[in-house]
Amino acid sequence: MLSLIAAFMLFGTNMVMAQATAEGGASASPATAAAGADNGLASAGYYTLLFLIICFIVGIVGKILRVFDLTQQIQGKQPMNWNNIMGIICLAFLIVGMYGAYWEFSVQGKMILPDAASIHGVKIDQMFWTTTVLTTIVFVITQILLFTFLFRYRYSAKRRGHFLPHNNTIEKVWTIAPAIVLTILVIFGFFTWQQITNSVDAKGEPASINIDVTGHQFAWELRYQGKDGKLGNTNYKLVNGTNKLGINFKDKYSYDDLQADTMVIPVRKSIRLNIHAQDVIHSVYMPHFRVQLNAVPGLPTYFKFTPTITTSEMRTKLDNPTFEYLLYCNKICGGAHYNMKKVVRVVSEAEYQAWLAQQKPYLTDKLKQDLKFAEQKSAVQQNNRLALNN
Ligand SMILES: [Cu+2]
Repeated sequence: MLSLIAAFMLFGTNMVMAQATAEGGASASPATAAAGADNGLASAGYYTLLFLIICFIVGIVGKILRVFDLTQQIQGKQPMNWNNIMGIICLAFLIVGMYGAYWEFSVQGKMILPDAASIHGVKIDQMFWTTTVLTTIVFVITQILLFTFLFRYRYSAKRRGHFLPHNNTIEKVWTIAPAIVLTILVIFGFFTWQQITNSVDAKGEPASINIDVTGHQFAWELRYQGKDGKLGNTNYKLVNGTNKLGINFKDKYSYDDLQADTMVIPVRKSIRLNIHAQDVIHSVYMPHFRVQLNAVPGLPTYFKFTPTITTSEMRTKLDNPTFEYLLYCNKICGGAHYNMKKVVRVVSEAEYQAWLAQQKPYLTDKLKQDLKFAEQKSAVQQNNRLALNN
């Protein structure tokens, strides 16, 4: 029964995922998304019903076999050997289950992400594959042992079972061996993560480009540094209709900060994403670069990475002329969470500079008016003069 539930959960998930992918590819309008959700629920109900029907059929077959068995006994013939039947079912389950696992790898394995497009991403992939290979080997060995033992040592009146109440050696082996392997994996992961996140600016490796990524329900806002190469301060208390990021325009570094719709970044330059959230927890997720970090309100975080493959190179590599890198939100942050998607384009340095020159500053005329910017600016200058005098 439990195996059946597992199998149906798997098929159900596949169906829902396939629908979601088709939806995403076809259109991203809210209406189609709602229709997609309905289809998902409908198929869940369908699979539940199918599951119940199969349970019912299995029950009926069991009853028929029982009647057959009793008739055999009444006629004085050999009763059915349920131990043999169960043993054979176990072997069949092993073969079908192993094929199922192979099918998952071969069919859904193709949906895996392409090569990592960032320097640290390669290390993350190495870790992923090490863990996958190790666990697959252990999985295959343990499943074969489990089901062949069930078959090989099924009950037989001709055989005496060997009773093994306790064996310290076996206990030690199956406790220490996995503990060593897991410790190695965890330590390996710990040092890799430390390497990725320790590339801090304070250690003399400042990022070439600073980008503020701010999540709110339901979009990402991007802020690029202007000519001064620095991003101005922000303060959530300054957020309003015109100043949606709460940029502190008293900070002179903020005057030339730029806003952008697409995240365009130059290849082989280190990028520092300063991650903010304005309402709930969001998550900056750029799967092709193996970048993911939560965006937490009130707790700015950052992630540094270096893209290594341009969008056009990736298009050639994947033989997909419409391929785009994407920035997603990876927290189910509300009703229109699926809308939090931005195109990320990795280009050459020259293309990047050309694109940057066309981006508009955050400090629009409207904002200058709203903030009575001229007065503030002169106030700042006056303060500077005072400071100088002092
Ligand atoms: Cu979100």
